[in-house]
Amino acid sequence: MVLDNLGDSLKQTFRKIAGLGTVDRQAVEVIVRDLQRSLLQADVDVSLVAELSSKIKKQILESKPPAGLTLKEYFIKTLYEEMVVFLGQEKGEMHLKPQKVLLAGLFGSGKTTTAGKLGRWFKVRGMSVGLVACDTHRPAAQEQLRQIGHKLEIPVYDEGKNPEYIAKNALKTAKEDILIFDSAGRDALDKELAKELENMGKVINPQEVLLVIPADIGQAARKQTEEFNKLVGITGVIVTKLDGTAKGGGALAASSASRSKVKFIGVGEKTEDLEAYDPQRFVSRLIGYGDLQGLLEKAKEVGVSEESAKKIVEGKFTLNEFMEQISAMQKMGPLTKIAEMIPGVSGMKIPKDMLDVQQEKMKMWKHIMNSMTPAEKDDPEIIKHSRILRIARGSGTREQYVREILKYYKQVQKFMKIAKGGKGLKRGPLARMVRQMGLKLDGE
Ligand SMILES: Nc1nc2c(ncn2[C@@H]2O[C@H](COP(=O)(O)OP(=O)(O)O)[C@@H](O)[C@H]2O)c(=O)[nH]1
Ligand SMILES: [Mg+2]
Repeated sequence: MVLDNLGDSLKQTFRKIAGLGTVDRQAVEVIVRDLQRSLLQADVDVSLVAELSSKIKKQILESKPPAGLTLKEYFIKTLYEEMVVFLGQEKGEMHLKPQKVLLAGLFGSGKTTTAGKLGRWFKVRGMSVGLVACDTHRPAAQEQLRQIGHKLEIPVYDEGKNPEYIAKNALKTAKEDILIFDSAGRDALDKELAKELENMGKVINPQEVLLVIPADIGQAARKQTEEFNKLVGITGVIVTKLDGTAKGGGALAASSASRSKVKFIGVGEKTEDLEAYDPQRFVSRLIGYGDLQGLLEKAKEVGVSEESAKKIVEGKFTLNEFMEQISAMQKMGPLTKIAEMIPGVSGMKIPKDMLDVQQEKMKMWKHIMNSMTPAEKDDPEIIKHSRILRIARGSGTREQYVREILKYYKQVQKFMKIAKGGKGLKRGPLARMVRQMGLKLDGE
């Protein structure tokens, strides 16, 4: 999952504030120290942490809460808002209009993978896309992009001997709305790479030059972003590999300190593992308040209706809809990733195998479901021993599988109930903050 460690400790910090008896200087010091520790562990630059700490302390201790807010609520709100500023302030927009996008970055940062992800991102939003394979530096690079394009059913342009010619040829022949140019990396931003990118920039004249940076370089992201910006000029950053590092917080804070907008984050190796970056929503998810908007967007991407997605979030599980919902969820990605977007659930640990049902099993379960009466599907509670026998026989399966499905259904339902009644989610200062952030709580 993305920024697990930082998320866990931030959640604790927010809970701690909610549990404070009084908000006095000492309490503020303690909380801010907690925050510092969490951020330093995420490889955030020391001076940035110090700056953030004094800003928060100053605001809480030297100003009065706005009307209608208690000091505690004000503390939570301030912390949340400052974290948002810290991690990028506002979202880096990517417009859905015809444009040329050039990806730049060092070896192994994730450019080629990201070219595919970005291509998919535009494609599922209704744009036609072409990929341009301008990495002639590494022998296998073009083939890598061709394979990615093939899988996504996106054309890949690769005619020509050097990056500039390939780009020129693509510009001549391609008819797609969006052209994404993959480029070669180097070990460091040396003269050769700078020259190559500069030349490509001249030939392509791209609307977007996006620097691809792997999150595992942590706070070093700042220097790298500033260097690329100075030498080749970038319009934004894509931070990749946020799924596999404890240093992601450092990388995000560093990129935002460089004043370049982070436009996307890479959260896995698959082509769908790319998210438009919105610090507000990101922080909300990090501290355990989910990201309903992100969830609904994801649902739309894979063709799940908003209505169906909402039912999932609300945990409205009759056995009747159960199968449908599970397959909808599966289309949207691993449950662990979805869960962190659901308010209330996002702060919880999820049983690891929950909802990771194999396709084979799903098929069998469907047979079993077909042997149930409507009444049974509406209210699985009534399915006791004799009914279990009948259903097993009717579906040509075994009792144990019927019991399995019932047990499983109960487990999920119970989980959703706990999640919905999540501690402090509906009442108290945290709930009020969630509302202020414009997020709706379950059942509202
Ligand atoms: N876990 C994870 N791996 C990624 C991500 N983005 C890229 N990778 C992996 O990083 C490696 C290098 O990626 P590649 O696109 O070839 O980098 P390039 O040299 O910059 O083109 C590959 O193994 C990718 O699968 C990401 O967001 N998460
Ligand atoms: Mg590459």
